Amino acid sequence: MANVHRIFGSELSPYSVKVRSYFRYKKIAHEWVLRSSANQEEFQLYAKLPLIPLVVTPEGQGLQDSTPLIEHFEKLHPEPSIHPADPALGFLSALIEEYADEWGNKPMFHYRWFYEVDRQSAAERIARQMMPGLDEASVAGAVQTVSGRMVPRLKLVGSSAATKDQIEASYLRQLAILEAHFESRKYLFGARPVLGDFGLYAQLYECSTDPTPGALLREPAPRVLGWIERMLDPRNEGELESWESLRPTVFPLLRDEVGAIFLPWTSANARALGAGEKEFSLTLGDKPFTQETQKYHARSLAALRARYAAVTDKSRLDPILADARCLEPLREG
Ligand SMILES: N[C@@H](CCC(=O)N[C@@H](CS)C(=O)NCC(=O)O)C(=O)O
Repeated sequence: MANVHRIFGSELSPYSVKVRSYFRYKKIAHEWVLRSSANQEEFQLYAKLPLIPLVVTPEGQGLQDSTPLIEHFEKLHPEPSIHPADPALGFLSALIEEYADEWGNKPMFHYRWFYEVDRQSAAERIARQMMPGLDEASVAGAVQTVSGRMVPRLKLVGSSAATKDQIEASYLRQLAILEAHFESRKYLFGARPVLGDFGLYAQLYECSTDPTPGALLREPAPRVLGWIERMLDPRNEGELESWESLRPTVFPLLRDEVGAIFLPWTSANARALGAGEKEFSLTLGDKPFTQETQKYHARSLAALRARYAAVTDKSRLDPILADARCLEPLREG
């Protein structure tokens, strides 16, 4: 199996299916290895952090963290590029990816672990994957173990009875915007996927496999479901569109989700972290949203701001960002 990359991942891990779709799109030879107790030693040999996905290259290098990982392979396999040639669209694609990875993960994680029916469904799938050959008598105990590990993490993503309405409203708004968007196109920016597609589809794919968010998606958002299915094995089906043609349905996503929710939230996290605070709070919609500060979000926000700063021609980008109230948070820091 010379030249074959190994992706250690899980069907229940959004960042894993995101990277797998990228490898499929680029036709990079790879083997999908379900992370389980059976490959614990091998995983530990290459992983710096106990996180999936982990890509092991044919040379034996271990790579983690989906965004830098995809950028690494994009340099080695530049065609077809996942970065639009138009610098404004190039940045907007990266902004949507960051929104999906850091905020879009909240609805996904919230629905999966907040409601009993979803907990049971996900915990059972995880238990069966992590412990291959588990006998039926042991399934219930394993489900309890997985739930016992995951449910307390709701607090880390800020999901609680007090914030559930804000998180669920964000999910439904996102679906409504995307359903209109996919009326006339195959991928986010046209006839082939961009970086933003990989991040955004991955969180929504996970939602589609869970009982509660899956039901909320299937009925009212069949076109979103069609895009999710396409993104499992994406193809280059033609050209990207211009901002003018994308604007009617991409701008609402930028304004109502990225500018109104995601950037205020991630900026507040970064500020609180800088001030050494353990928790932060901001008003989202008409209610407070409180959560523990997280280092990872602040690091990826810094990378996004650096990406914004590196855009040499901002003449078309800045007015779009300003209209969507995304500009100030990207210039901060
Ligand atoms: N920023 C990372 C996030 C990776 C991540 O959080 N992976 C989760 C699964 S989706 C994980 O491995 N969690 C460890 C655990 O559940 O024990 C990436 O983009 O790859």
